Amino acid sequence: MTAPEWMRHEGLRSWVAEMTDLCTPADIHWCDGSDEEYDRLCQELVEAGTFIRLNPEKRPNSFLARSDASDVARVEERTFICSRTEEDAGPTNNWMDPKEMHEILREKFAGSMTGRTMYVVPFSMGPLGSPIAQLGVQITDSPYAVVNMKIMTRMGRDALHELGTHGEFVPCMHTVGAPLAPGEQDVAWPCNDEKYIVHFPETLEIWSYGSGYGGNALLGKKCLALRIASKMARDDGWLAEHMLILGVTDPEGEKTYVAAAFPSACGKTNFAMLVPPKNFSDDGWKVTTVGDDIAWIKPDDEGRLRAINPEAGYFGVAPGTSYSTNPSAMESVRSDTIFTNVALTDEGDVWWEGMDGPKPDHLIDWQGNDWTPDADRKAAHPNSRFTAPASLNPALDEAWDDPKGVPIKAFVFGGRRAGTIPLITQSFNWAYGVYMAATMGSETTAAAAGQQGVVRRDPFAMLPFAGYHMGDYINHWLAFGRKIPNPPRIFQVNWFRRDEHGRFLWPGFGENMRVLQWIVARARGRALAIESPLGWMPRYEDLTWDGLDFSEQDFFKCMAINRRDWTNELLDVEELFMKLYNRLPKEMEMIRSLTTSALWRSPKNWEMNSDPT
Ligand code: SAT
Ligand code: MN
Repeated sequence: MTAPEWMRHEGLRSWVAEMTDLCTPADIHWCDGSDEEYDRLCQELVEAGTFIRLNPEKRPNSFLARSDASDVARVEERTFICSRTEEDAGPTNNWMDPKEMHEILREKFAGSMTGRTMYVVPFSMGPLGSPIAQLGVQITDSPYAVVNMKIMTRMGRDALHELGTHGEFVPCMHTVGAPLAPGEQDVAWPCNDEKYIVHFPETLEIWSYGSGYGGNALLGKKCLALRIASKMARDDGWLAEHMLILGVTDPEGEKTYVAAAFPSACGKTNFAMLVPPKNFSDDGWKVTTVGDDIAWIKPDDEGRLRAINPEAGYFGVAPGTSYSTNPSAMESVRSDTIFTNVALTDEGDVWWEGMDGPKPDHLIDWQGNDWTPDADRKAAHPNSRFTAPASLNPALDEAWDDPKGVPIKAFVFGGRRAGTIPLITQSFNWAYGVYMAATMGSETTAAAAGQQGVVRRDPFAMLPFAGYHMGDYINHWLAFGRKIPNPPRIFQVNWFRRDEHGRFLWPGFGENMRVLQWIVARARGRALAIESPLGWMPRYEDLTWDGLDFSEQDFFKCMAINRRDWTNELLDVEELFMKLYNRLPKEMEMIRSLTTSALWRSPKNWEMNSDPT
C-alpha cells in the first residue's frame, strides 16, 4: 500500500493516508496512466460485469457500460457550493454551511470504500506545463471513473511529475458509496440512492458521494474545470467557461478561433466538429476542433485572450450522432471508446437513436432488455454517452495541445429555444454581450435529472456550473472585458427555432457554417449588418446561400423579433435580475431598459423581420 517511488509529494502522501483511514479501502492503487494499466482495468471491469467488450472487428478496444437506472445524469438538486456564507454561493446554487457539510461527508465517507480498491488518480486539466493548466488528484473507488479519467484528462505519472514535491493540486474525493461486506457479491454498477456533489470554493476541494455517472464522478470535468475553476478564475483574473473552442480556416488560410457556450446536450460537440457544406469546403473553408465542452481563457502579455481546452477527450451525447450530423464524432468513436447506456446490437456493436441506417430488428437496450423497433421506448438512454480520445478526431486542430492556448476572436452564446430568439445577433459592445449571455434561456435536456423541455434562464450556460454568486460572475465578465484592449466580439445564436408545426426552421449542423462565416467576418470587421433592437443582424444578402435552398422568407422566420414574445422574455429576465439583484451590475438593468424601449419605440428598425402587430 505504500506510494510508488515516483511519488515525491509529501502533502499528497499524507492526504492519501488520511483518506485511507477515513474510507478504509481493501487496497490502494496509484494510477500511472499507462496503456497497460488501462487495459488491465478494462479487463477487470469486463470480469466484474460493468463492461461488455464490444466486437473487436466492429469496434476495436471499446466497451459498453450500463449504469444503474437511477444514476444516468448530473444531479443538480444534490450539487452544493459550500462557501463560507450562503450569500457567496448565491441564489442559483444549493448551499450548506461548510462545517456542517464536512461533518455529513466525514460520516458518509467513513468506511465507504470497505471491500473495494481505492485508486489515486493524478491528472492535469490542460496541456502538461501550460501556464493555464491546473493539477488535480482524484481519489475514487470506481475503476469506471479511472478509465474514463484516462481518456478525458492527462492522467498518471506525468501529471504527478508535474506536481513535483510541493505543487498545488485540487483534492477530489469520490466514492460510489457502496461498501462491500466480507463475501458480499458486487453489482455491475454500484452507487447509492443518496448523492452529494459538493464543492468548497474557499479551500478548493471537491467531495462527490453516491454516483458513478459522468460529471458526478469524473471530477476533473464539471466539478474542477468549471465550478472550482470559475472561482479560481474570478480571483486570478481569467475565465473558466462551459464553451467549445473551434478554429475556422478561410480560403486565404487565415485562422480565426471562436469559443461558444451552449448548455449541456445543445450541440456543442456537433458545432466543435462542424463539417462545412461542400461548396464551402471546395472553396477552402475548414473547421477544426480545439475542445467541445470547456474553455479556460487567460489574457497573454499583449492582452490577447488565449484559450486552452482543459480536457483530452469527449464525453459526448450519443443519440443524434451520425455520419450525417457529425462525421468527425463518428470517426472519433470508431475504436478505443467507452460507451455508457447506449444499446447493444446482435453483432456486438453499439446503436442509438439517430444513428445512420435503418433501425436494427433486434437490440439489447440500455437497461439490458430485449428491444425491437415496435417497442415504445428508446433503446439508448437520451443522456447516453461516448467517452472518446480527442486524438481520434479527424478534425482536431493542430494547436489543440499547445500549452500557450489559441487566440480567441469571438464568443458565441446559444440556447435551445423553440421561439423568440433569432438565428443570429451580434451584440453592440462588450457590456451588451455580457447582458446577452447573462439573460440567455434554454430548454432543459436529459443531461440533468429533472423535468425536460422547460425554458429556464441559464446565464452563460453556466447555471449548474458557477462556483459562486451568479451576480458576481456577471460582474467578473463585465470587469474582465474592460481590461482587454480589443476584446472578442460577442454573438448570440439559436439553431433550434421552430415553426407553428413544431418543425425546425433552420437546418443546423454543417449549415451552421453560413452563420459562422458571418461571425468570423464580423469579428474581423469585414461584413455588413443592420441595427436591430437586440443588436447587429445580417441581412439575407449578407450570408452565403450557395448549396442550400433557403428563401428570404425562410430567413425572416428564423430572424423574426416578435414583440409579444419579447414582452414575456423581458419579464422572465426581470425575474432573474430580481433574484440576483444585490450583486447584479447596474449595467444589466440599464441594458434591459434600453432593449425594452428599443423594442417598443423603434419599429422601423426591425419590422422587416417581424410580424406586423
Ligand atoms: O456533466 S456531464 O459531464 O455529465 C455532461 C454535461 O452535463 O455536460
Ligand atoms: Mn457540458
